[in-house]
Amino acid sequence: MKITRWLGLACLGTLAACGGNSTASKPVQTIMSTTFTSDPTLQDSNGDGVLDWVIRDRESDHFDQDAKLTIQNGVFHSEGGQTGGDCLDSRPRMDYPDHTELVWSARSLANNDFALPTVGQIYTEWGWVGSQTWINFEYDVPNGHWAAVFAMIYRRATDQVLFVVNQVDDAPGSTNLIYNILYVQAGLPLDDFVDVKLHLYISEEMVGITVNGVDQGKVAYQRKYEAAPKDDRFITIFPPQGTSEWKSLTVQVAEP
Ligand SMILES: [Ca+2]
Ligand SMILES: [Ca+2]
Repeated sequence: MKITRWLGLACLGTLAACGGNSTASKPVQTIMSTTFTSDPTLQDSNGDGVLDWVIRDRESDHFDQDAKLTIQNGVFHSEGGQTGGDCLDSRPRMDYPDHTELVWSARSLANNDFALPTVGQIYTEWGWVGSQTWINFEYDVPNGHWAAVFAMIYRRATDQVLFVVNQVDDAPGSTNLIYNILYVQAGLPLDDFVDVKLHLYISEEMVGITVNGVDQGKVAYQRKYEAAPKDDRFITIFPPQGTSEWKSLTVQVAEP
């Protein structure tokens, strides 16, 4: 009895540790964990011998060679301007397992106006503004068939907006790509970093969304076909337009 009471008191002080002990939950597997306090193209956070990020199409370059990519005040500052930033792609290419979680913290500092999307809205053109964090998964490389889900965070006059998008084909048998809005959340604090988690429920073809620690439920995604096979099994972050910052990004696998 004494021991039980002592444990109970201990739990008040260390809720996280207590939860782990009492529910016997397995710790997550961390695939990669980037803190953007230094050039991420020079980081090997998981010690696999592969640098964790590359600048697209310039894989031997680093931030020193790229005017749009800087570390400012301990975060990754990316200038997209009016025509688009430089993509950072994660390495190595890999198949993300079921229950992979993409966890990141980002904000938009500036962008052009963008009308609030609505869930189910279809966009036929590429026209996003703000901070884009994208993952390709459930991949069939030879057949050019996979899932592409991304989140945008953009800035309005008095808030930030987060929305989640699924890039899909416009019809069965087509490889014309369109964009289906899966989730929208306005009213996020204007200047704060937004903490986002996407949980891939691959066996259910669903994505779970958590924003600033609040579980927002699951939404269904579809896989797309592309006209030619290519191996884009990675995560991409960049501002398609405007100025964005990322504080951290972790790829982990949660228990089922
Ligand atoms: Ca690595
Ligand atoms: Ca630079």
